[in-house]
Amino acid sequence: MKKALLTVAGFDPSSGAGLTLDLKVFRLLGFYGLAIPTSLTVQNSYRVYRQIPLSADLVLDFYRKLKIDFKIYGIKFGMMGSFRILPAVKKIIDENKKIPLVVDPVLQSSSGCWLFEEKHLKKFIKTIKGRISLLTPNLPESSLLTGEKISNIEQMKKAARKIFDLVEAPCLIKGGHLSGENHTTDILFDGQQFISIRKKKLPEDVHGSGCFLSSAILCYLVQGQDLITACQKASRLTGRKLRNPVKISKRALFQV
Ligand code: PXL
Repeated sequence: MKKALLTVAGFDPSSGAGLTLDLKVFRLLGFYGLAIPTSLTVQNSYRVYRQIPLSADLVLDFYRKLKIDFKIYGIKFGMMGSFRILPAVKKIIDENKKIPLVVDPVLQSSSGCWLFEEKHLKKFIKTIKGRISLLTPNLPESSLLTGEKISNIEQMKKAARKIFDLVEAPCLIKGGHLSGENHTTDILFDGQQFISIRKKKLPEDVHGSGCFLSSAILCYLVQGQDLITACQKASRLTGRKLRNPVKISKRALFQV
């Protein structure tokens, strides 16, 4: 029997990122996908023009109506849009402490549009603190979370530890923005050890790789893999899919 997973994330009409991409990843890995939008973005494959966050009330109503009908086995949280939906996120997290919860802290689009208010980061951290399975920031997000510049592996490790302490949860820092190497390294800190996950650097910049990775990690966790294996497998799958993108728009998109 198929298990249902839920994504609570932004809507991207290009389906290159956000909840419609998450749904495709869930299906690819054998799950039935449920999706609650937090915000509607106006964007194409290469630029976010604006975003309209939805209300906490609406997000919670979406959740309650799904919850009376479906058993949910894991939840991925992506773009929140605004601190205003955090009370709804907190309630959803509190009611689902026993299942895998993966949070991708989407703060800014690569084209520079803010997808969450930087000044409310502390509220975001407080909402998820000690309650989630994994946080998956990229380098700019890790810098915003720690207040420190990160330009090498040692600094990534230091940041991963700092984020672990802040959020009281394992942290996977995605190193894709570290340039000048032919490999990229992601660093996972689970509270005890650092695990380096290396992959060959890809020539193409594909929209939505953070969404793809965090959704895939959630799927592997719900399949029963441990955190390290889930991150390694998801990273491998993301790399494989990045190598074979769809090219029907200005920016390459995932083929799923
Ligand atoms: O890739 C981060 C991201 C996630 N979710 C939505 C987005 C973006 C980036 O633009 O629009 C909805």
